[in-house]
Amino acid sequence: MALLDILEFPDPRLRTEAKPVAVVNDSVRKLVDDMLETMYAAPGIGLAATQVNVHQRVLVMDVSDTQDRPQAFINPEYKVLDPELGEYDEGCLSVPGFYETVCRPQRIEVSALDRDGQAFTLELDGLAAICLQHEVDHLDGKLFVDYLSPLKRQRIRKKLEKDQRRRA
Ligand code: QAP
Ligand code: CO
Repeated sequence: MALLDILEFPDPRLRTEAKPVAVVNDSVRKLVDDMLETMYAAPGIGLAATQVNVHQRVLVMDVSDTQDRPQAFINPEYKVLDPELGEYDEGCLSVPGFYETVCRPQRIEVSALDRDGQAFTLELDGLAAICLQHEVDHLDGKLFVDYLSPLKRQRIRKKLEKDQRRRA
């Protein structure tokens, strides 16, 4: 297993649209395992391949309280079951230190392939539904800051650019 580097906003590579996985082979399984290790080490509750500069439709999450329920979604597709929006203070490993309220549908049905290439369908609600949508956004090159006002987004961008310059 290996820890992967996480891209940070406003890195333009976070805007890449990820391509579907053609076959779930050992290299995809290694990516899933490395992403889980990277997510747990952060620590985080969700990570999309885009964030580690791999532009394939793979995401991992674990929204359990005990951080012992790893889930992998390959080529995820979801439909909204309940259009009612709920608000949640979202964060992102690619936007460290910032949490802002985002509104999203509360209940979804997701279909994907698992780590063994088996298709499955799940109904998700609560944090799991929010997190899944946040991670699928990454695969489409979208970030939670895109839902904020331009002023808030600009403030976050300036602060992170400054941090990144300081570290470089
Ligand atoms: C996405 O985000 C998410 O700023 C996953 O300094 C988050 O795991 C979806 C993290 C909330 C829905 C609700 C963020 C860690 C982790 C930070 C994460 C930080 C350290 C974020
Ligand atoms: Co994120």
